[in-house]
Amino acid sequence: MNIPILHHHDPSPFGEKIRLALGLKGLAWRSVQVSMVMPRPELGILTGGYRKIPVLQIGADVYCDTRLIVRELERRFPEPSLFPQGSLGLSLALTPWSDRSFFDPGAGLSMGLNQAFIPKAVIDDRKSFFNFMDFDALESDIPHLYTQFRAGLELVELMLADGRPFILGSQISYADIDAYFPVWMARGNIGNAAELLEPFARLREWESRMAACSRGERSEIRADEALAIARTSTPIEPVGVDPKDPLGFATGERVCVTPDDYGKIPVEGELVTLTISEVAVRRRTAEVGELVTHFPRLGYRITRA
Ligand SMILES: N[C@@H](CCC(=O)N[C@@H](CS)C(=O)NCC(=O)O)C(=O)O
Repeated sequence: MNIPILHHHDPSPFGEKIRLALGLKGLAWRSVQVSMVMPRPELGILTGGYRKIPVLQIGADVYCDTRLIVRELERRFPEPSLFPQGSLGLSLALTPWSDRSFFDPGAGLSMGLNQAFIPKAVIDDRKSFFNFMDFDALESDIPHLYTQFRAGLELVELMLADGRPFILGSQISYADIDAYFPVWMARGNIGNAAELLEPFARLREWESRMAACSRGERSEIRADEALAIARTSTPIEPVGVDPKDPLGFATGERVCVTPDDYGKIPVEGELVTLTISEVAVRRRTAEVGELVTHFPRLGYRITRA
């Protein structure tokens, strides 16, 4: 029942982060492939409306957002660490760079260059979702997006400039996963990726090391099987609500938790955990009973329901 279940789809770059994290920890895990577009009814039951992927389920606990998922994996399965030599803070501080300034132009290129081949349903879905992308300007913006993405590639090359095998030195860490996932996306989605990556020799050597990493021991299950596991599980004991939290909420208050960037769908529930780094709400569902849905604090707004 404590086996991690990842709700994702294979082309998802943020999903690749967690597949790599599971692999780095040498874990066996279950994979539920979700549809590329909404609706995703089974996942909606688990999350309460949060619409991004990946989502990690462990029993009746549901972890949203890679920033929290990796911390929870580390807490439950500490060895081998994703954050060796005290690198937790540094690795997580790198995510706003890799998730936004590095990833976004790559995602823009991937959409802009492939618009003709992407199913209309996916384009329409992403138009309403990726509020940071101007779909009408995507094609004319391609040269600019190349400049932005290359500048990100150069930063990775510079991180590796002294010949170190990994971003933080001799050991692989979550910082490598952060820096790698936009490169992985580029290889899969940008037709001239080879040409784009050509000037960055150290990056390409490191990329081969990352590509060769394990993605763990994976087996596929269906969404209804994941729901059945949630139904027969009990959420873990919540951490509790910090009485000194600046928002001043009390345990049991009904709150909404909403991403502050895109996919801003509120998840409503009864507050059970509020710490500096995590918020969790208990939700009672007709389909699977009681669930606890967890989010990171960074990047999420909590309001009274
Ligand atoms: N901050 C989120 C971002 C996740 C994200 O943007 N995921 C993309 C996929 S890689 C997504 O959900 N895209 C729309 C979709 O697949 O429905 C995280 O770190 O998990």
